[in-house]
Amino acid sequence: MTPRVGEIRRTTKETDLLVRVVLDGRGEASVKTGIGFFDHMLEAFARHGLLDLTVEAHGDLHVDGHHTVEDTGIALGTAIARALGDRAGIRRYGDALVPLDEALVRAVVDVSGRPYLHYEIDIAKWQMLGDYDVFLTPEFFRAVVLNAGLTAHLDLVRGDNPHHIVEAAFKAFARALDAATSIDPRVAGVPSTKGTL
Ligand SMILES: [Mn+2]
Repeated sequence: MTPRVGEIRRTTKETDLLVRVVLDGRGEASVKTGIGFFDHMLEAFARHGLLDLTVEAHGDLHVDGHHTVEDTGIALGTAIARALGDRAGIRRYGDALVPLDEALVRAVVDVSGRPYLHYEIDIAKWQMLGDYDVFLTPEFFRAVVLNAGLTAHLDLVRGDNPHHIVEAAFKAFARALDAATSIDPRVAGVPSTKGTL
């Protein structure tokens, strides 16, 4: 099987981005966004989703992290869509429950072609994690889901520590996405009775 690769360069007045995804990878990441905690999350996403990920982001961090995080999500979603191509042969559905100490997050992904995000991860205590604003997390996932053409449900089952909760969310989404995008040799063509995803 030829590796499924998607790449995008995206430049606006706010960010300049290169994102490359190899879906059938080994979890190797080369990530530089200028936001340490966000790099940590993207590296965890690659490792636990077993995809190879390159991210080079130069954003307007003198404003704040918002444009960089959201635009990285847009580019990552676009790269995933490109890597998926016509979506033939995939399992389509995937889910994962991932704990990190007291935090437990559930992710369910449908590679549906119908972009929708249900996000119910309420972090009671707002805080910055280094230069990363925890409230940017739904902005990132919304951007990925809309641009990749996924349906995703992310729910916090329980948790307290914002670092743990956000990290469990990235890992759960990674595992669910890996399962949903993996190839099942029994699947003939596109897994939809409609004939297209
Ligand atoms: Mn961590």
